[in-house]
Amino acid sequence: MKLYNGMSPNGMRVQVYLAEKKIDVPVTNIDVMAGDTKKPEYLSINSLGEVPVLELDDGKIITESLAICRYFEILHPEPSLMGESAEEQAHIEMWTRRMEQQIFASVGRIGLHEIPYFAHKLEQIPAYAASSRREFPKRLAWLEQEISDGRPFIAGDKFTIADITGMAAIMVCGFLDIEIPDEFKSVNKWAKSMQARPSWPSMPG
Ligand SMILES: N[C@@H](CCC(=O)N[C@@H](CS)C(=O)NCC(=O)O)C(=O)O
Repeated sequence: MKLYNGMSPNGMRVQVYLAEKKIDVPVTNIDVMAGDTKKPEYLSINSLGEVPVLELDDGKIITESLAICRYFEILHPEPSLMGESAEEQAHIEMWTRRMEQQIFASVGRIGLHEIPYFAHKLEQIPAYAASSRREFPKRLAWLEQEISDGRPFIAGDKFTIADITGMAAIMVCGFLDIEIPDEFKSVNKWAKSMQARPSWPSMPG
């Protein structure tokens, strides 16, 4: 088994997940910004030219960060990061999707339209990046009113994959110099507690 991974928000999701579960997987480092994902040998593994990718011992390929986490969750159910009962699994999935669509994708849009590297991926529209920057605090305001009930984690009392998706969003905020305004006290408290976890990756300086 081999994980193709590199410093990136979705790569981080799998990296943090494996660290939290204490699962050791050999990693082949991929330098996304240097264009490693666009090399023919990499495209033959993932036609989308993205990390992360898990290659199983029989050569089968699994792409998509959450699919890779799901694979390991079934093989290593403890500690559960995706829930146990039907209700708990659905609740965590709900929050993972909410974090992905409302927070991670919102900040990701800014990166996609601002970072020169992504020009190959889409038509970059600076005005859209600017309006997405203005819009982002509204998404944070939504999260603030949701988690201001004092719960320590996004989906409740336990750290889950929904927090990991949020961690990827915090990483992008750091990369793009986007600060979480002080007024969002619960979001700031949660974000700081995520950055303090041993699984939070050290970033290249
Ligand atoms: N939905 C995929 C998204 C993967 C993805 O967007 N990977 C980015 C890094 S966060 C990438 O490798 N981008 C390289 C490129 O687009 O050139 C997942 O969850 O794994």
